[in-house]
Amino acid sequence: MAKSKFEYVRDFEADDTVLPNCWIVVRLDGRNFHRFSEQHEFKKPNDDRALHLMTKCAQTVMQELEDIAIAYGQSDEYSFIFKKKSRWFKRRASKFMTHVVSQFSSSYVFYWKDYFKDQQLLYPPGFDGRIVLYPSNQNLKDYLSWRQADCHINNLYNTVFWMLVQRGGLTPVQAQERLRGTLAGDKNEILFSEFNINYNNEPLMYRKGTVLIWQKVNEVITKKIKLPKEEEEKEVEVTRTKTKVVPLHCDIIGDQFWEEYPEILAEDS
Ligand code: DGT
Ligand code: MG
Ligand code: MG
Ligand code: MG
Ligand code: MG
Repeated sequence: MAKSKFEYVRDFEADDTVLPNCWIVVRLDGRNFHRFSEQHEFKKPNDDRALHLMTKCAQTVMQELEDIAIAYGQSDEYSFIFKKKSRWFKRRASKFMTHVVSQFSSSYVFYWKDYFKDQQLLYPPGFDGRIVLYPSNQNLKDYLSWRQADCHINNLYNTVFWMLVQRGGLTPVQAQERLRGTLAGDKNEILFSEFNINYNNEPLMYRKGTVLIWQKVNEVITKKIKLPKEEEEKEVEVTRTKTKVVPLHCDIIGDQFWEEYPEILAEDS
């Protein structure tokens, strides 16, 4: 069939195919969550409901979309790592980014009520997205280390800051003054000597963020089967191996994690 005279407009579409053989990272981040967290009365500095909802959305993204090897989240952000060899949507950047962000955003609204039972969603949240390519495994590990180090630095600061305000009776401005120029050791010391808190005993999810990986898990289900010679159906237990998205709150900066889960970076990825 002849093409319409309008067809030429297609040629204006930019080619955004990303380089082959690179890890494709899509990172999303909540839009103005400073305001969103205030309006929805998130607990300071960490709200379990908000963090668990973020992780539920990220699990949905991994299950619904193709080729995601691992994801990492903290605060109002999540990073999704697509396999090097992925051919999903012919590696078009806009497809990866928009599918991740829209699936995540709709999940955030859809699952809100399961996590925020007594808190209504007051307005529609939004998320931004960006895409970054990493050619080597070391680059990718360094990217993830960067995000986890960011989680640690922010969480240590926020933990001391809110202690000084909530239990120490300082105003936010005074707490900020008090912390100006302090190093990690100083912050640990304030927590320990003034509030009897050992930072290392704070929940791992707050200190390390959340890593999502695929794991094989055995599920025992009961199945009804009908044997050819028997009249009645019989119930039997069968074990099925399923691949599930599992959350971990562990260090991913050191080598131990990557040695424990070598399949994440495996060459066929
Ligand atoms: P953006 O990303 O440039 O649109 O602006 P924001 O405001 O989202 O800034 P960002 O992403 O740098 O910082 C995340 C904000 O979200 C920060 O104000 C703290 C807030 N937030 C994230 N998780 C929690 C939480 O668990 N509890 C509380 N209270 N706030 C949180
Ligand atoms: Mg944000
Ligand atoms: Mg920002
Ligand atoms: Mg953020
Ligand atoms: Mg379509």
